[in-house]
Amino acid sequence: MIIAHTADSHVGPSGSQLDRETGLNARMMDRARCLEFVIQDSIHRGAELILFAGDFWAGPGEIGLGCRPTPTQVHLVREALRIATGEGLPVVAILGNHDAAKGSNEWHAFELLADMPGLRTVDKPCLLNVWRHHHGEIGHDGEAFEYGSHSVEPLEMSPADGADLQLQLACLPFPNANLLLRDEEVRKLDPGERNLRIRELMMDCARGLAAQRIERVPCLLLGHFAVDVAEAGTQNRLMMLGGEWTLNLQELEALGFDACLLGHVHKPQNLGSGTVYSGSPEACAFGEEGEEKRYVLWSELRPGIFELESIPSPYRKLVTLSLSDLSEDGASVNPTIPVAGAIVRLEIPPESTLTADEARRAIEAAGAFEARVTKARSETMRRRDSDISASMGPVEALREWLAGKPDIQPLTDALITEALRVEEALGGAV
Ligand SMILES: [Mn+2]
Repeated sequence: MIIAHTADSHVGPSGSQLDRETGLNARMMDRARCLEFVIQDSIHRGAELILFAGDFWAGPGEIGLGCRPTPTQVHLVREALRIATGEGLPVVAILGNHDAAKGSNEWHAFELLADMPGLRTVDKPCLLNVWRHHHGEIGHDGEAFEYGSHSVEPLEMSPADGADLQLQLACLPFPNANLLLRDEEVRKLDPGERNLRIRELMMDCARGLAAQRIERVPCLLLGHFAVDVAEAGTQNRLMMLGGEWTLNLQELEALGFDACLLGHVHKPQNLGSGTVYSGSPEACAFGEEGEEKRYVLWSELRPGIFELESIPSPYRKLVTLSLSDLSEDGASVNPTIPVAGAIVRLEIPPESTLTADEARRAIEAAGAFEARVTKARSETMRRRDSDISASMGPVEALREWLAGKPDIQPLTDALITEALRVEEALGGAV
């Protein structure tokens, strides 16, 4: 069996460039096209099942605000998924933190996909059965399977006649902390204790799923969370600051799943034995500059034994230049730097006579898709306001803001702890 594994498409706008073909936000279209590519390309390579490990929508600028995909964002994701479901290929998608509603009593964005045949969305821990069925077979609903060779059903459904149980999927979507914790825990625990408590509860769920598996049937864990040894990259700095709970790699692998296919961390990486972040197929922020974006194709050699292949996605390159990458007169970019088609940023030091317009012209002449040029102000000017941007998480932004307030800066850690407590009391999972 061949399985495609992807996550974190984050189909949503950022920046102000427009896509030349559709007139929509260019970065949103870049992300939608990478998601489409993953689905299209994996079908060409023989994928029989597509697993999406969370976060269809939003972007890092929206951390803490909950999920609000616009009708356009929903349409783009549905169109990409339809490439697979239209051919009868099953897709399983688990809820990521960006797809989730903020409150535990609100509906989440997966409601907007619920009517798609062939797509199974998962918003709470569960075990799914993947059946291989034979030509002309009749499904539980009495309909013949017209195309496709696999179907995905919840554990409690009885075996389809003549079908073989091929695989089990243990799904561990991003939890709603307010559902997971009791009220007094939400209120009383400090952020560190709270994170440990969530780790314990998530591991209980994972152990419960492992206990339900049918022996000798391969079982993969599909999850959306951070593992404690994962390299986060700048995009996920928030969790490294202690703002978010993680699971422990050894504890996870001790559960005995044949592999863990994960989402949430955008940097592609293979950890331990068979614990893999596919990474995002397109970047969400400059913090992901230089990461080789991809999706992962899992080919089963024999039951439970998989061979992995990283398939590069057609992501847009992000390039940070320094002044020395421009010619002496500032009129051209060093031709050895691949800026064609890229989003390029440059901060001109205050002592340079080069203007932002001149630098922008040079970068555009080298074929860049977008030039983001700023001129640094002198140090005394800079101190007055800080470099807070929409792409920062709340902890990072607060830290940056406090850096410019010498009188209260010594209280930084205490203030951040308090801010996280307030955020939690307001009912938000970061
Ligand atoms: Mn996530």
